[in-house]
Amino acid sequence: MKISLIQPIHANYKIVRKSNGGFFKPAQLTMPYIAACTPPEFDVEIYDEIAAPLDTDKINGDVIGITAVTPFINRAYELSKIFRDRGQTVILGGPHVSSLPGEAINFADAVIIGEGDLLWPKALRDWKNDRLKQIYRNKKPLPLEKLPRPRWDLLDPKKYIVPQVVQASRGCPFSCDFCSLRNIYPTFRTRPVRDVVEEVEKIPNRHIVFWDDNIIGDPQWAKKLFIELAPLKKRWYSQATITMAKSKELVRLAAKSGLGGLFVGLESFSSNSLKGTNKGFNKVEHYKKDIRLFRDNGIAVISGMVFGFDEDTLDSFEANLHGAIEIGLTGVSCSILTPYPGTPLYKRMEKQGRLITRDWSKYSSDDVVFTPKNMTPHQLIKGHNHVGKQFYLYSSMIKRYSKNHFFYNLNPRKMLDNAIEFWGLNLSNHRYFKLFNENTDEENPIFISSTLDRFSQTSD
Ligand code: B12
Ligand code: SF4
Repeated sequence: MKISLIQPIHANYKIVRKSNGGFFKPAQLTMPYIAACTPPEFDVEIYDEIAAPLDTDKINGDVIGITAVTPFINRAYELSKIFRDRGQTVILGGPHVSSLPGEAINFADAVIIGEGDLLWPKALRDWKNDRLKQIYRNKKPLPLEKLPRPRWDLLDPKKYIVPQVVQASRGCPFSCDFCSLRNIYPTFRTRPVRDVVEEVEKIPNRHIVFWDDNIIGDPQWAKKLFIELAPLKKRWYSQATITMAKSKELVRLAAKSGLGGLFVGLESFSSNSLKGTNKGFNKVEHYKKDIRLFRDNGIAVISGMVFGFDEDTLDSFEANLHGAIEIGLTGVSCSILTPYPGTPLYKRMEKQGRLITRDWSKYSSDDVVFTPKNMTPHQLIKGHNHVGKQFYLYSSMIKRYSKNHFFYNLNPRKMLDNAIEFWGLNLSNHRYFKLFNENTDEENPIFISSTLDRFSQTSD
């Protein structure tokens, strides 16, 4: 009995692949982890469409498991139809399915809601015994002791810049208005520190990504983790809230344990815009000193920047751009506010009749899928593009690089790491936004995806 696990791709990601030559392509954890949860009586294989095109004719599992975030779900449904028409059983899981199981079940034989660790083996055994149910759901949050090790042997390490990643905690103690996390992980939980460290120890590569949503969600646990990680001499990256900067000790321990770069969701430089996000812990007035603390410890900060909040106006684009350059961020990831299904934001937009489309492929954070308050959708897209392009201009790169205190400890290895990461990230994004803006039709209406499709066709 054979299982084929699939991570599908969205059209936008083909563009990213082309423009940055795969600079930021860490391995995805979901399917190696689900493979590890597969009972031993099944053979299992993984297809990652982000890394290589799929040949559906060759995918011959008796059961096909597919994961998808919202913008990839159309592709997941398309694949599901191909396999089901051939008589293969399809089980869907992941963030979109967990948010809208009632929709997903129309395209699959079964759906897994939330964490699949125990539900997946149960569903497979039910299938084997001819009693597969349509919906599988956990009764309570899972304990994270003794998780199986992801099956990295099923991915080709050459295809990824960081071939093995780790998840040390699940969920986040916060609950932001636009975040989908609660649909997957009902509570914040941490793994035993020793267990995480043993997993990291076995990873042969020096570079590690922790795919946690907020690695300092429990600061005391995080301190223990950083202390135990330090002797391994790894260089690692993760995501955290800016609340980490409240503790100098935490930042210092993180730096000592090898933290090279952190993705932090500052989202906006306007306190007013942040008002409706339930993200009161982001204090705009502290950003400058907080980022300085990270920089002084040799930690690069890449921030999420979101455009389209109800309080945003046309002036917000310049204000955010200026703020991001002034505090010397290493990178920004620009997104257009997107009401993902199941979030409080989605419910509000739906109630206010402001959703423009439910074509999930547009829910990529590059498109406008709702009616903004103080600008047109077209202005929102243009503003978002403008910030991306300006932030990654050479002049901005030089200004931001010069603000970085990467020479803080005169450690040549760390200095080189910082320089390679800074210029690699910035030059690939420079290229992306340049190509993207060149291919944007200013007369084009709402959806950026049309631009991307056009770009995709012309740049082959
Ligand atoms: C790492 C990460 C990324 C990475 C890599 C993505 C990847 N595919 O691995 C990058 C940075 C590229 C990324 C990009 C995006 N991401 Co992302 N990302 C994450 C993050 C932080 C961790 C994912 C992860 O590896 N988890 C660890 C694995 C083990 O957990 P898991 O995937 O949730 O799987 C468990 C269950 O969901 C379930 N399960 C999942 N799939 C399946 C399938 C089957 C068959 C079964 C049985 C079970 C099952 O079982 C697993 C074990 O319990 C999540 C948040 C989160 N914690 O999940 C956001 C998250 C998935 N991302 C999100 C979004 C929106 C995006 C983007 C669209 C954002 C953007 N602006 O571009 C893009 C999409 C592109 C992409 N490639 O996926 C949202 C998804 C929301 C939604 N409704 O779809 C999340 C939930 C973040 C959030 N806070 O809302 N992301
Ligand atoms: S801090 Fe980040 S991960 Fe946590 S709820 Fe907010 S957006 Fe989601």
